[in-house]
Amino acid sequence: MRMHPAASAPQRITTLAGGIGGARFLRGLIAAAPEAEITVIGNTGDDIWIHGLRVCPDLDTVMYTLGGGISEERGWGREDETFTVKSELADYGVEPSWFGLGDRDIATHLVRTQMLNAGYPLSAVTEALCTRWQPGVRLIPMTDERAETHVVVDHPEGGRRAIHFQEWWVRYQAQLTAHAIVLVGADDAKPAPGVIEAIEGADVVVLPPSNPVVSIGTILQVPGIRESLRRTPAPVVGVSPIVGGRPVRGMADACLSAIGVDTTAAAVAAHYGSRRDETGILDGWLVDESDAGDVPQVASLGIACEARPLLMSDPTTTTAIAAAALDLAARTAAP
Ligand code: FO1
Repeated sequence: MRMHPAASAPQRITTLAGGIGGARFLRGLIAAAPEAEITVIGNTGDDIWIHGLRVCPDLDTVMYTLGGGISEERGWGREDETFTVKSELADYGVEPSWFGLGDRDIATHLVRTQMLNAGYPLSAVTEALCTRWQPGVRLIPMTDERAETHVVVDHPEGGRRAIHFQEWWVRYQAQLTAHAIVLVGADDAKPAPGVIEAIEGADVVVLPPSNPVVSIGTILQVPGIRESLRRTPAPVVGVSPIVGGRPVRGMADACLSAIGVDTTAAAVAAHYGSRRDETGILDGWLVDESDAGDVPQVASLGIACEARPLLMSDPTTTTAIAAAALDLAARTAAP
């Protein structure tokens, strides 16, 4: 049943986004709803102090991708990048050498670090950086407080140890078995200014196919955000990051197994939960055609579920996926 186009053309869309997959999806969302005001609540659990600079990978990936400055082949950092500073630091034997800062990217971290040191909250810093990049969305960090994802692993030097997410992800390529993934500082974190209003004032809330554990899952750990998603009058629709039983990119499977969730489209939907149950946040869930067998199981949870192609192979396809998510949202909201 096709809604009247105007009816399913939401004005205010809010999304919770992580890094590379989320940013690519957002390009399609903007194309699918060019008139809408889109607010992106960005994951900051990946953030890290490196060589005295504050690096915010997921915020920068969204800002660069939507602002036209992203390195397409890496999915992070700047295009036309050089790594002269990185190699100079290596020649000094400075650690960590496993996390590469590009020369252009360093300018972003210098501006951010300078503003943070001057006392500006991360949300104000992000707004200032976006003045240059004009991403076409309002980008808000999930919190202005420091809250970093750490991973409890069997450490190569023996014993179990918590290491920063970036060390697990970049240095060890998530090859060390993760026994727990912890957002250090979560209890003291508050939603950044505008986050709750963006969720509760939205016409639609969309969860992109970002990592359900270390991206969207991290945002949900900021006290108040999950409750706000359960309270909002807007329909909440997600796009499965698992296609054909495998993550499309990244290491979502290593993260899901760390929290005891199967790597299937249905298991992730169940993990987010239905808004009809005690803690869930979903009204709708899109799965790939290859996971159409999961639809009845998801529907049985009280989550409207549809199967369609979900591989973001090109901008037109990504726009169609985003439009399908908005369409499903309009139908779950309509009485
Ligand atoms: N990923 C890597 O695999 N190697 C790197 O050296 C690296 C550096 C880096 C610098 C800035 C930045 O914003 C991202 C960077 N990333 C790097 C990617 C980063 O680990 C991921 O983008 C996220 O943290 C996961 O979404």
